[in-house]
Amino acid sequence: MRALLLAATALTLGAAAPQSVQVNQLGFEPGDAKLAIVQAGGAPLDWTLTDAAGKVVARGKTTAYGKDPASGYEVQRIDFSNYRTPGDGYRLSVGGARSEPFPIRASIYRPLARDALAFFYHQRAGVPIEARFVGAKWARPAGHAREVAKCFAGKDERGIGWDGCGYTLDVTGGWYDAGDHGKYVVNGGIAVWTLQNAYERKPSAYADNSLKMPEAGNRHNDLLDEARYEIEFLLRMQIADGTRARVPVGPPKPAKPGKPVWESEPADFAAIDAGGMAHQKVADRNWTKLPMPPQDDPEERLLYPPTTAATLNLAATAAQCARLWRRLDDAFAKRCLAAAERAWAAAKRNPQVYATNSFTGSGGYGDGDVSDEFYWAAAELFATTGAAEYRTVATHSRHFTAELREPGWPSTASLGTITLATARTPLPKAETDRLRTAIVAAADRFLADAKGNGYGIPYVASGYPWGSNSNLLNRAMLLGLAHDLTGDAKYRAGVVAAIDYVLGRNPMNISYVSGYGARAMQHPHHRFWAPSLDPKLPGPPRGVLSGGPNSTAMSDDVAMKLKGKCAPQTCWADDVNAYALNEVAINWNAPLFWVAAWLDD
Ligand code: 9MR
Repeated sequence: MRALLLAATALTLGAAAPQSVQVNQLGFEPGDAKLAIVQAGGAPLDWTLTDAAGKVVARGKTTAYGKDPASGYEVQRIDFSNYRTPGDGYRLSVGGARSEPFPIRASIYRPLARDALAFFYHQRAGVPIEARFVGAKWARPAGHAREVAKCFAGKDERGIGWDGCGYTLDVTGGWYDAGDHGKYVVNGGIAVWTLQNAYERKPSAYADNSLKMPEAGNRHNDLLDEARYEIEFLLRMQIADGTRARVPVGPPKPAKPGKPVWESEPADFAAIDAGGMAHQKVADRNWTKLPMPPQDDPEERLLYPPTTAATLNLAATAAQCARLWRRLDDAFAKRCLAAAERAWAAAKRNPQVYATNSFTGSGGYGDGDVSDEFYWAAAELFATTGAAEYRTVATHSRHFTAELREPGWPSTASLGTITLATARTPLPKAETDRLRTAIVAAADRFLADAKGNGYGIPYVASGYPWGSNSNLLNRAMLLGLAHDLTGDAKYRAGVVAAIDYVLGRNPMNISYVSGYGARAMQHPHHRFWAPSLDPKLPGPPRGVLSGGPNSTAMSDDVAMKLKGKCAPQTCWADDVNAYALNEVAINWNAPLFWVAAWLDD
């Protein structure tokens, strides 16, 4: 029902009277850019800003933008940046349409940053989630408390046969990926990198005892502690030296006649020395139904074959770990570095072992191009060790000189560049400056993109991908770094535009972050936060990001009904079954945290 209601409004083009006014529902810091959007065509309209008592405190005229393919509406913009008086319950009105209420206040992003980070504690596997940290409503027993898994053996869903392995690994811990209970090295990599990078950017934030978590009081930074929870898991996913495995080696072959391209045939199997590689994931043998609190998961848990991409995710993030924990916990830093170097050697030995995306029960995270992962891992290892080998690989990679795009789980080059541009390395200053310029150039392109869409966000795409909110927030991260490097206010305005969209300045008039805004997402695709399926279960805690509109892979039942009927920014529904539209994930909450923490800084 919800989905249908949303669909019905999605394609109303060129309405004469303004339909609604959309604004960041969390509100604004006094000095920031303040933009709102009106869905209306025609000539500029009068707008008013009223305070909580209904008194008009500012007024002006909108700027017409015209037809906006991204939202499917004709839109006009309200710029009220000059109004800076703190207060609660402000509303914008245009004609008969009115925005949701919002405050103007200093430090408005602080709670958001903390809650976005707490998401990772909520997603922990292997330990109970305790009421004293999260409140009774969200407490639960440990999921997969002792996870000792063997390897998948036999035929996968496409009939490919796998040998299995002669060992089990204790892979207890880490974060559940998303609404499912898979733990994926590939996606864990970018998520933990983003947290570690936030720490590296500002090590004084989130000092010990500032967050509610089991490690508070252990004398280590709480943000670094949360990241370590995942790193410890990634380390456990590494294969012992001297282990042989039979895996497909080489690029996949074309799909068999009549099969879609994504069902390409794996390369021929060969025996490899898999020592030092990382398993792609540990996950359920079959998809579990919803709801499913993790402690009730009845499925067998299995390790899935090692891949070059997973191995390089481990190499990169463990190298970053080694750099950050040096002098804080030298033994752990050494353990991270040894794992990173072992992973690096294993990836070099086995540079073309790709995931086959052919197992049911979990996501694929298959990536057919690992040149960016090689660059990223080399960059992190070089930044940590200064060693010539890593420097050579990083600086000879095409990614070293390429244009930056927003990072994502299959495209990690920017992560390497960010590290080389901002960490202290032996690179000559001219090179570091060139990389910094590349970050600023990317930010400039994103700002130019904001001119090309009605809602003024630093993102354009003809189709919105799965998890589009994270593409936007990863761009916001690069905009934030451009501001760090230049001090130019336009980059902060770009970051604000991105968070504005996520928090309500969008054609759905929704805040995609639970608990933040008058109309916030409430029904994520999640196996525990699923009160619409079982009233005894809690809704999402505050600070959880929906993946957001997806107009390109509308694979779930809810999305299928919207297909062909929604403009990209409106292909979304607040529905627990909409896994392609409304799931939550560690690699999406990570940039939400990074950006909120940056805005608060
Ligand atoms: O974020 C992933 C997206 O880029 C892919 O297109 C999609 C389909 O393969 O999978 C997404 O990742 C999901 C993962 O496979 C399993 N856990 C939930 C993730 C978020 O939906």
